[in-house]
Amino acid sequence: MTTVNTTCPYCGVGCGVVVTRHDDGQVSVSGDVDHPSNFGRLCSKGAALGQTIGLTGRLLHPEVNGKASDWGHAIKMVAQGFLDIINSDGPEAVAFYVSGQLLTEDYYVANKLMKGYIGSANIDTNSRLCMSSAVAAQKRAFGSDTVPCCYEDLERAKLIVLTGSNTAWCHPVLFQRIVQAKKENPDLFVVVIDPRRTATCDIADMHLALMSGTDAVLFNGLLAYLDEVGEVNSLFVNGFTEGVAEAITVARETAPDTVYVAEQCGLSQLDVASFFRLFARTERVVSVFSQGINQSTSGTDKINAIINCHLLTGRIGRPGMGPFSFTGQPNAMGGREVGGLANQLAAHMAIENAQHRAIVQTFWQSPCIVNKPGLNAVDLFDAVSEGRIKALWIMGTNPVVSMPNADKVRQALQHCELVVVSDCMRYTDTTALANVLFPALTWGEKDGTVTNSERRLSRQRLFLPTPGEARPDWRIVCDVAKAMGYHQGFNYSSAHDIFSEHAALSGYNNHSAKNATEKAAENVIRDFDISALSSLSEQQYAVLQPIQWPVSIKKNAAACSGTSRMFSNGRFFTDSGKAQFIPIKPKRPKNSPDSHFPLVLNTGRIRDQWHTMTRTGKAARLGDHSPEPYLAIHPNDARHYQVVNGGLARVQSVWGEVTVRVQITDQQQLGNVFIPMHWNTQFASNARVGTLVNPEVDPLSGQPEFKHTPVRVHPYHCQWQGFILSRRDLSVGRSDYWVRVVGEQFYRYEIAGQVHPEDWAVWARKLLCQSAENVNWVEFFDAASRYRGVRFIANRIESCIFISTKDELPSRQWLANLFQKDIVSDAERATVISGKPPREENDMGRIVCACFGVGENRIAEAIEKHGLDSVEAIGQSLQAGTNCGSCLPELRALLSKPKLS
Ligand SMILES: Nc1nc2c(c(=O)[nH]1)N[C@H]1C(S)=C(S)[C@@H](COP(=O)(O)OP(=O)(O)OC[C@H]3O[C@@H](n4cnc5c(=O)[nH]c(N)nc54)[C@H](O)[C@@H]3O)O[C@H]1N2
Ligand SMILES: Nc1nc2c(c(=O)[nH]1)N[C@H]1C(S)=C(S)[C@@H](COP(=O)(O)OP(=O)(O)OC[C@H]3O[C@@H](n4cnc5c(=O)[nH]c(N)nc54)[C@H](O)[C@@H]3O)O[C@H]1N2
Ligand code: SF4
Ligand SMILES: [Mo]
Repeated sequence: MTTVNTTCPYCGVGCGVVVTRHDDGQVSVSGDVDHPSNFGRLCSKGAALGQTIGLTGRLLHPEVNGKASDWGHAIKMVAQGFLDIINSDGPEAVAFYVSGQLLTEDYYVANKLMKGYIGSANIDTNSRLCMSSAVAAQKRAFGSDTVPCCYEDLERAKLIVLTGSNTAWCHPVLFQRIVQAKKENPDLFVVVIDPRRTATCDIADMHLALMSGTDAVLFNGLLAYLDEVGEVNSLFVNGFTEGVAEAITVARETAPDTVYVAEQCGLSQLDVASFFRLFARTERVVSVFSQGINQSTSGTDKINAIINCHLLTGRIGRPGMGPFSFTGQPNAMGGREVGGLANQLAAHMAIENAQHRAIVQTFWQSPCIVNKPGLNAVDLFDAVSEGRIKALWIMGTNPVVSMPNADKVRQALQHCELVVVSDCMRYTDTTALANVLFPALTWGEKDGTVTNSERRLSRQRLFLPTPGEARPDWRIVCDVAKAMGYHQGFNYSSAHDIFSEHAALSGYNNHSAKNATEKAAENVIRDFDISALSSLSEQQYAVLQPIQWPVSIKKNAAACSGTSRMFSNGRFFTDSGKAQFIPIKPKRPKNSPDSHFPLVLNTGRIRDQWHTMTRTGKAARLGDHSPEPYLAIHPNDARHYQVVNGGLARVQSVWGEVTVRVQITDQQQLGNVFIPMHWNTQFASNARVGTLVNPEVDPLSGQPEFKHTPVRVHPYHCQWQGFILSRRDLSVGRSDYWVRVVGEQFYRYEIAGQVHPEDWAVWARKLLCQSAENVNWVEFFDAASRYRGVRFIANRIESCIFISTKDELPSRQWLANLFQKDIVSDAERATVISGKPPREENDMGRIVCACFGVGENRIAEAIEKHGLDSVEAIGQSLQAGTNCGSCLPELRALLSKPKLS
């Protein structure tokens, strides 16, 4: 048995995880009680990590043009391919598209190769889709991409404003910390600003369901109000900021009073006024923002509108206050630190700054250094599509699913001369289009560092053996670099080697001369400095404890110390050293609904899936909470567009189309619909929502507008619907609509079709009984409405199919339970064939608690039967909600549902 402390590979909370590998190969996972980001907590995804590390579906060997290859050949192909294109078309004709899920060391070498050796800045990252507006806004206001706050500020605040953040589902452990803080301090007030009523609203004392895209008006209104009521910190404003007068003038012009603001934002004047008053009179305010703000054509402006309010009140750099960008990916911050965006240099230096270019080039001793920004993600794929970029290397991201206008991205890759993909999975929408596939190691198999939302570096450590021929990403990049002839810059033998160099660069020419020996945070010229860590030995790196940058080491001090809060001294990284107010003129989203596309599509995340599902899709325990891609729509819109709850809908935009299940809910605003971002073509027939999303970007940050695409909705009429459960993974492509869900011991397919097959029996057998041996196939056919077939092998159920032309399919849960049994009794067989569960077996319902597999109906029943009145009581009775706590908002929602009797 071995135990390793590492960091969760999912969201930017960056939770510490303790992994125990047992002698039988089983892996168990728990929260690291000593990790300062989570203190032992985990969410449903973190708690299920053990279920996602199996080798099913992994890419374990290099491939060239669809055929198995060896490393030597594949590396040579890529190096030569890139060199040929660079020689004929110049360095601008090649590009890398990388990811906030790479480790810092991987990211560092990719960026170095592109910007210092190939000589192009065409390396961009999925962080463009995620954090680039936060980067741009922070640089405008602070002169650097610095997150001022730390998690402890959430506990020390008196007011937390969560804007465009579904914290309960997307940063669940921070949500839990807020819940706990609220328990300990009942005066802590939480405001949620989101057009939808999300699970996060469970703890909201006030929910401002503003109209999509109107946040800048709200925060401009707030700025004008703060000024008007005299809630101005003059000492701070005069001493440490510039530009206040113009920002206030523009705010007054564009958001003069609460009546105007309320009208523009679709809120009540009372709510707006109460929010403004609350903000004004509460000194300790943390304003959290995430994708509801960032992913917008004016995301950068919206963030500056928020920051302005903190500057005016001087609420920054002190405990319990500040504007706080929650980062999405585990290493979105690390990627920014190494300069992974096309408009950055390494170590938070700027491409446009000649001095910075000289620093980086001298430090690298590289043949060149780029002097102008490369293409941002959307422009980069456009350039691929137009043939201006001829070779593209994609690492650790799945753009055919996650980019806006995703069909265009797919076409671009289809026509690109050389597409290289490094991934840990064999079959993704992006790997399908690769000329060369590099098998990458993934979480648990590789070593390195990540940085979370509060600037905290943590180690990811390996605890699994290397599977197949997979290699760490940094090594693949270095091997290609060396094969391109760049031996000098890429001779690393470990992640530790690379980390040391990266850390040293961050401190290179970065301390005021008089304090050059003292690497203190107060003395740094550039915000990002971890040079105190550059001399860690391999052993010290191995045991490195989580630490927040900038990292200091004072003269004669024995240990390094991190920095929890930035700007405490009122010094910013702008030329003048002062923070900048930015005057904001609120803009409307670029594409507005019209008579053809009358609804606004908002897209985002669900509780238990991670992005394009390549990993979380493998865990049975994560699939049941939201098994199918869905369209959330207001009841009146549903009526108007004639879609029914549980039916199917076709959703179209100018750019594409998807088919998804309808979920009618008053949590949606009228005119606003929501579809999750996760489904890909391995899990659903037609639900890549990126095909719908408009590719318009913020002109300042290049971040796309994922939250606002005009769409229309039609019912998708089908003649029949059904489902299959099968021990084998099937190819169900022959039904018009299908969704695949990985279950415990089986695969589940929800299917539907627009025409009946000629003969159900033939159709079903072809699908389920590939080999004739040992088949015990029992079927039942009711010509009027339904068909069902069950296949047994020996005493076990092998597969079953249920089809209906009406809306009357049996419970999947009841049948799923039979797949857990090695012997199915005669009585059970009879019930399967009759299509009805035995009376005592009632449907547990949709899974709410993923950790203990407890369903909605069971919880509702227990509430009713035992008169349960608190989540604690539910926990005692059913265990639900007692592990990771991700389902607590839903348990509370079930408790507050009106009782039947
Ligand atoms: N379960 C899960 N957690 C994740 C991830 C995941 O895939 N799954 N991904 C991680 C990543 S990379 C990221 S970036 C984060 C994202 O974390 P979040 O930003 O919290 O997640 P989203 O669901 O994208 O969007 C947040 C909210 O913005 C709201 N919104 C839409 N339009 C507007 C608007 O005009 N104004 C305001 N105020 N709000 C609006 C949406 O309704 C949504 O509830 O999550 C991280 N955590
Ligand atoms: N509609 C819509 N689209 C969105 C968003 C939205 O809100 N709405 N949000 C956007 C945001 S914020 C983000 S961050 C992106 C995320 O979108 P993506 O980055 O495309 O999503 P992932 O599924 O995380 O892709 C990671 C890929 O890396 C692979 N992988 C895992 N580990 C490793 C490794 O160690 N090495 C390598 N080489 N590969 C590995 C995985 O198998 C997977 O294929 O989506 C964006 N797209
Ligand atoms: S909140 Fe959940 S997904 Fe995010 S790092 Fe922690 S355990 Fe992982
Ligand atoms: Mo993200």
